[in-house]
Amino acid sequence: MTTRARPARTVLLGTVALFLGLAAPVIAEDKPKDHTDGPAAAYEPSMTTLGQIQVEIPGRKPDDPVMTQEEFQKAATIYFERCAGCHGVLRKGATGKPLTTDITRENGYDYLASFITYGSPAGMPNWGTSGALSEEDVDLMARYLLLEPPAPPEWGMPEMLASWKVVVKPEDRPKEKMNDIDIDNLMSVTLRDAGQVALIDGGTYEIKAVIDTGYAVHISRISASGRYLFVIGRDGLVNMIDLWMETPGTVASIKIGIEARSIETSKFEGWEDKLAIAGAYWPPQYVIMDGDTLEPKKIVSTRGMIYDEQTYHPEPRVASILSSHFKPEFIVNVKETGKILFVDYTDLKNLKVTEIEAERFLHDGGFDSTKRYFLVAANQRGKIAVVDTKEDKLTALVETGGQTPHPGRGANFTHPVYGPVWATSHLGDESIALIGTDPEGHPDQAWKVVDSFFGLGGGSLFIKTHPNSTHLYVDAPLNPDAEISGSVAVFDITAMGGDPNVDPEYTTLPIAEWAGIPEGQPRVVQPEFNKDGTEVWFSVWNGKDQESAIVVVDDKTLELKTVIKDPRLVTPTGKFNVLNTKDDVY
Ligand code: DHE
Repeated sequence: MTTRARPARTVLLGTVALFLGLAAPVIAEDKPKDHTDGPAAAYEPSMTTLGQIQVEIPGRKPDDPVMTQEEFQKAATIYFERCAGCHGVLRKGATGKPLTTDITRENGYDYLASFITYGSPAGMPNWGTSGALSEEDVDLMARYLLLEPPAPPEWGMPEMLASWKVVVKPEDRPKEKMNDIDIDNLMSVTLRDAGQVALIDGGTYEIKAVIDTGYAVHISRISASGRYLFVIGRDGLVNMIDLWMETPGTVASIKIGIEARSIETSKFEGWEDKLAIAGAYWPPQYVIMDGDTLEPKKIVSTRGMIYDEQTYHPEPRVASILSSHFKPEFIVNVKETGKILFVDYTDLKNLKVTEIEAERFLHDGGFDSTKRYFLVAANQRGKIAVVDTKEDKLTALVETGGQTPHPGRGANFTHPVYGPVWATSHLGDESIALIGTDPEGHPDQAWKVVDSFFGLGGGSLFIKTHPNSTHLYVDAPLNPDAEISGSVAVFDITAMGGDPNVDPEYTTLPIAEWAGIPEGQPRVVQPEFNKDGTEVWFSVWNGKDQESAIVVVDDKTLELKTVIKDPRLVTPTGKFNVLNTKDDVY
């Protein structure tokens, strides 16, 4: 492994590491120096849909602090949107500490109000002094935490069936493609705050359709056939979109939970698209559906024991989900229990699940270049879990050496010295780690960090390359420095592996500047290649009421190719090329 002295850099985003509870706890009385609840705070899960649910004050006790129903509702909304991501929906704790009444009443109102106001170096944002919450809201939240938490509603088969719609029956759908779109080169673009996806032609850059999807829509995945787009909103709404229709549109939809983040279809030979699966944060569950109609078939709760402590967790959220190419199995990552589930979908009535103990706080990840191994970030433990989808076993747990690895699906390439590697960047610092992925040809490097070097800055979310490219692109959208969050670092893979004491050079692309957007502080997020790997698309993500854009760069020359602007492009974030997403090319 190549290691280099870490340059004296303002390790960026101490706030990120802090928000994610990576430092030692300090109690509020010490009132640490002020710190901003930087952009990374926005990156903690926000249960915005739960925040809209009507909740009642649970069984009031005589000495309960007085709070009107309106106050309680307002406090619950603030809690779900700003606090539940870290402290759990039921306040049992997740990446943040538990806030159950045995603890909050012990600490008392003054302690809670102070903690909410000043935050802590352990990652609690300073909601009061940063201005995120008014004094009245801080008072409200301190009183709210002295009451029992409301338990949001469950979402089971009756609710799912009531939400399920087959807009166009399979038998009534086109028997052949009815449009002239080069579907393999179509880009599904998340329009986050609009709750829509834009389908943009990768050849003409023309917006072919803008389709209503779920609230705060999150990601798209593609059927094995390449015909259907599956999109999930944070509100748990799944849209199945037929790309063969004259104008692509929704043919089926279903709400699989109240908060959700992941969606996939079955990809194993003979089972292609027979089933679809979606994972929810609340209720903590995954749902297996008919792949043609989204009819809900099987709901499985992920509530259970944390893998190492063996204590019960009431709301382990379903993070990323992948589809095995080696077995008829979905691979389901459960965040708070740290378990990876290999779900055999061949017999839903007698469901066989292989439960792998991995590491807590599983988040996002992707396959290695052979699509046999799955590498997923246990981001708040600074590790990458590697599982073998052929043997259904944990292959390794790799410490990346950085803070909060956040790979997206990661990036696979052949390193000049170390051979096949998979790369991740980090939210909490500017490091990029390369993990060897070739146990046959490079056994000494397999499942180890073979190199770690520095990019533009921390606050990175996504890293990408393509088999036809010699470049590795790394974003940093959550970096507080506008210049860094508006740029992208590009490494020349062929130049890697030189002097082990010198960091690989990178080129900085001023993407936000190229977009020519004068207002706001647009953040450049998620590189995504076109189908041939000749262009890289970047989202220039601005405020909801400000202009955003998509910037397209020529992968060979690293020059600006075009800027796509359109009033319909509201807060573009994730982009998913149909061919690369279908075939797990990254
Ligand atoms: Fe995501 C993937 C969860 C915030 C853009 N995001 C994922 C996955 C999970 C997840 C579990 C993996 C899905 C899979 O592969 O099946 N994301 C969360 C959160 O909990 C979090 C931190 C806060 C929240 O409340 O949702 C969060 N995500 C964001 C954003 O703020 C981003 C940057 C902008 C947006 O559109 O919301 C964002 N997440 C993405 C993207 C992917 C993603 C683009 C897919 C990456 C890929 O290449 O597959």
